[in-house]
Amino acid sequence: MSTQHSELRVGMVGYEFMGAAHSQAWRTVNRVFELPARVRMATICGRDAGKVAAAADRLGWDAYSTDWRDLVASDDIDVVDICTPGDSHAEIALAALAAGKHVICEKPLANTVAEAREMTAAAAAAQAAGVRSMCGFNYRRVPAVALMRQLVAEGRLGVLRHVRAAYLQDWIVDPQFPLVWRLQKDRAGSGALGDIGAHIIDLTQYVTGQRITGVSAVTETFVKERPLPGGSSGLAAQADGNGRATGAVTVDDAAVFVARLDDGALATYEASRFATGRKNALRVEINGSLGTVAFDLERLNELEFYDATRPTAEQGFSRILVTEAEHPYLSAWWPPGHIIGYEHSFTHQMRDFVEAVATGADPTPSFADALQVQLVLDAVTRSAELGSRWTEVEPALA
Ligand code: SOE
Repeated sequence: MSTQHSELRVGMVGYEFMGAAHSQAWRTVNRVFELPARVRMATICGRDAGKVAAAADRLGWDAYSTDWRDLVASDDIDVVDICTPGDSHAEIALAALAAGKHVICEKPLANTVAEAREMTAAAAAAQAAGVRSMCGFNYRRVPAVALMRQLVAEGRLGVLRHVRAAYLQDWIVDPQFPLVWRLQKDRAGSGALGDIGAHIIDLTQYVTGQRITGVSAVTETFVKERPLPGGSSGLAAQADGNGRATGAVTVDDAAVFVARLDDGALATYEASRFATGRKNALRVEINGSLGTVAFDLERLNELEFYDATRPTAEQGFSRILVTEAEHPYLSAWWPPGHIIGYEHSFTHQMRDFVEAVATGADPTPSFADALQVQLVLDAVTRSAELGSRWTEVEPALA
C-alpha cells in the first residue's frame, strides 16, 4: 500500500483529450507548485500499442503499457489516473483501489448510480487503509470559481435565492458529425447531461455548499441517427459522414431541468451540444439577498460581483480580475495581472491531489461527492422519462 511517498509514480489509463490534459498537468505541477511529493510520469496505458507508444513519447511518459490490469498490479505505480470513457471507470477504479493504489478518476464518476455506489464504498474501505481517491471535476480549480465559493461561504451573498447554470457546446450541430463514443449510452452513460451537465451540477453544489434535492427535467435527442465514425472518435472527428452507414444515437443531445437546493434556493440547469456558436460556454450566476456572482468559463479570469451592501449610489456589477497573488492558486504562476487558461485548472487539480496524498489527507471532490452528482444525473433521466415528473434526489451519504 502506498502512503507518504516523496515520489508518486503515476500510471494513467487513456491518452486522448483528457489523457493529454492530465499529462500536461502532471508535467507541470512540480514545476509550478512547491509540493511535498514529486510526481513521476511512470506509465501511460492504452490498448493500441502504436498509438499509446506515440502518446507516451508526445506527452512525456517514461513507459507505456497495453493492459491496464498490469498497470494496476504493478509495484512501481502509486497512483492510477483514469481518463477513459465512462464504461471502464468502475472496473479500473475498483481494481486499483483493491490493489492499494490512490485513484483519480475523470468525471462523471461512472455510467450508473450502481457503479458509482460500488466505487464510493470501495473508496471508503480503501481510505481506512490510507488509500486516497478523487473525481476530476477540474472546473472547481479555476481561481474565479474558487473565489466565487469563498464569497458565498463568507456570507457575502446572504441567503441564496437563485442558481442559474448552463453549459453549452455546439460540436454536434451538424447531423453528419459521426456517431463517436460520447453519443453511445453503453460507452458514455448519457450525453450532454453526464458529459457537461455533470460539471455544472458539481460546480453549483460546490460553490453553494448546497445539495440538489429534487428536479423536473426534459431531455432531447435532436439527431437520432448519425454516420458511423471513420477515423478519430473524439471531439475533433470530422463531419465527413455522407454516404457512410449510420447508427442510432442513444444519448441525449440536450438536457434542461429545474431544481431545488436544500437551503430553499431555486435553480435552473441547461446542458446542450446544440447551442450553435457556443463552444465551451459554462456559465453560472448565483443571486442572494446581499449580492450576486456570475462566472463565464469563456472569460475565466474574471468574476462579476454585485454587492448590494454598498451605498445605493455606488451599486453596480464589478468585474473582478482574478489574476492577483491573493486569489486562489495564482501566486505560483505569473506576476499579478497575467491571465491563465483552461489547462491550468487541471494543474491545480493535480496540485491539490498530490498535496492531499502526500500529507495523508482526503482530496475533494471525493467519490461520495461524485456519487451525489451521479444521483442528480439519474434523477434528471428518470424525471425526463416520466414527462418531467418532480423527482427527489437522495443524499449520497444517508
Ligand atoms: C466534451 O464535451 C468535454 O471535453 C467534456 O468532456 C469535458 O469535461 C469539458 O471540460 C469540455 O468538454
